[in-house]
Amino acid sequence: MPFKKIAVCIVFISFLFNCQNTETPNIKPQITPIPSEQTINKGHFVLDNSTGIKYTDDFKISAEFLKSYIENESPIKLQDNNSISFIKDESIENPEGYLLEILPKSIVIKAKTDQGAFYAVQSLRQLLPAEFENKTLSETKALIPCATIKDKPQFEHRGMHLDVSRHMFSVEFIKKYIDALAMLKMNTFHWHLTDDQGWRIEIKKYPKLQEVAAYRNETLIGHYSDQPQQFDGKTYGGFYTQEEVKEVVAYAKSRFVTVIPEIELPGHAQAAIAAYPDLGCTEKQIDVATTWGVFEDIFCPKEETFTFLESVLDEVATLFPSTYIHIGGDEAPKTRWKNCEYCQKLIKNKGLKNEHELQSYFIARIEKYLNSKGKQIIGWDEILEGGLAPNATVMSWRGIEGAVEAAKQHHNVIMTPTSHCYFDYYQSENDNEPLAIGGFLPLEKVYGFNPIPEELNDDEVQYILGAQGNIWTEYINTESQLEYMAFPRMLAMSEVVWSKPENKNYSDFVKRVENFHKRLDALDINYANHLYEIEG
Ligand code: TNX
Repeated sequence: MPFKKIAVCIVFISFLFNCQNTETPNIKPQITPIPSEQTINKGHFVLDNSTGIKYTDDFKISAEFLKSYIENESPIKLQDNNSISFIKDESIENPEGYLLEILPKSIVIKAKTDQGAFYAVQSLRQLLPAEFENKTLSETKALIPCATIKDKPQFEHRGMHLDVSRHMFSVEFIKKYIDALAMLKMNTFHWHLTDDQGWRIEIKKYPKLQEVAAYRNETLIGHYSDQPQQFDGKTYGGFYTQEEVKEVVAYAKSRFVTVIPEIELPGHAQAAIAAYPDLGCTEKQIDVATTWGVFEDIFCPKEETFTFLESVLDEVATLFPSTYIHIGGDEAPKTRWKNCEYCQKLIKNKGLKNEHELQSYFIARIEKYLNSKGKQIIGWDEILEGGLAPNATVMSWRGIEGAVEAAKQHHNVIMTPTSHCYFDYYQSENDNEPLAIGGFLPLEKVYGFNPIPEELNDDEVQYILGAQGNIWTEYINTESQLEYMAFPRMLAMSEVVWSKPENKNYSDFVKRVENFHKRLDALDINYANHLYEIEG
């Protein structure tokens, strides 16, 4: 071939190569929760063996997360250069906000904090092929579409709750759950550690909590407290040791997730009373509950009970760096207090009107104790009933009335109404849904939740800290069933708490959920993959 022709060919081939290099790859941005602003530009960044990550100590957690995500989960080996850089930008107001710029030759992550950068990394992660989640990428190369993403959360409390009393889940599984929260830019894990059917946290001062309160005679799924059952000879239970608790807290911290422990009082305390009968008003020996429901044996407001609870909370406060400790406060029948001489005297001596005010006295006393240790309390909305403790945050679950009342009283509020946030409810009307506690909460309803009650004025709105999904586990006894109940509803909740309402669109979300299936598959997370379509 003559030289001229060869040269033309080379120019043409290199033109083709360049073209390919500037074309947008066939990857649509699929980030969930949807970012505040995202523009997809022409071209792509090639992540391969020539890529490097540059960062200062300000971004240690987020940058190292990205580094190990790439190096541990794919065959790509990173170099020492700054093609991906982390830059501190004080002008980004929201500490959880970030700017992610993907250019053909570089990726720039700007944030004010490591946490903000961590969320940029989670967005970047979702732009990478799902094969990164389970080490199945065969090439040493991945294309990332060029984009500019400017993002920040709508709410500061973005959470998921998990009940480990009714059924217990392994430490390994709890970490997997926390991983999922972090991937979806959620920042709070509400760990429901105690209830009538089992006390699940080691308290060194009270060994019977481990020996007695942590175990129950086998409960058969589906049995409510008005349906007595026969003990079939087996026991069920367990507890997290303090070492395990520390491990979970540290793991969560490395993903910017705060763990809020819940120690239920004065109700849902039958397991503790079974271990130490003096904590109850009758002082009679009772068993750890073996059916579901609401039980009459609750903590008796005696001095010995306060000594017990304060010692328990001392250990809890040391284990959890979170400012908040959830103290329950829900579903505490007053039958025992009505029939207890000591309680009635206390009501009289303290000038209280009734047992509801006695519960408020109980909670305010616990609050004062925890405040003195630098902690704040959260309680379920029943804590409003006899008057709110002065600094309490209300978790509104029985609808939104509690939220409205608390915000009007200038108390902080976390939204978790059963109508939109209870992932233990059925998610479809299919006959083959696994047995659930009842209720009906399809994906679209979760997605449509607005955490701001209409009844609040501009000033009161600031008390709504955010929202969370709750997973009670009476009817959930395996990890895969728990995941089935959690996904994809957790994706919807992440968008409720993170994304701007004007960016939300259910049919677009459903497409992103369907695209997310392969990531969930790769992460070995079970999910419900049906009936997402919009009705009507
Ligand atoms: C009510 S929500 C409860 C829990 C149950 C749940 C079942 C709340 C504060 N209390 O004890 O597990 O309903 O959905």
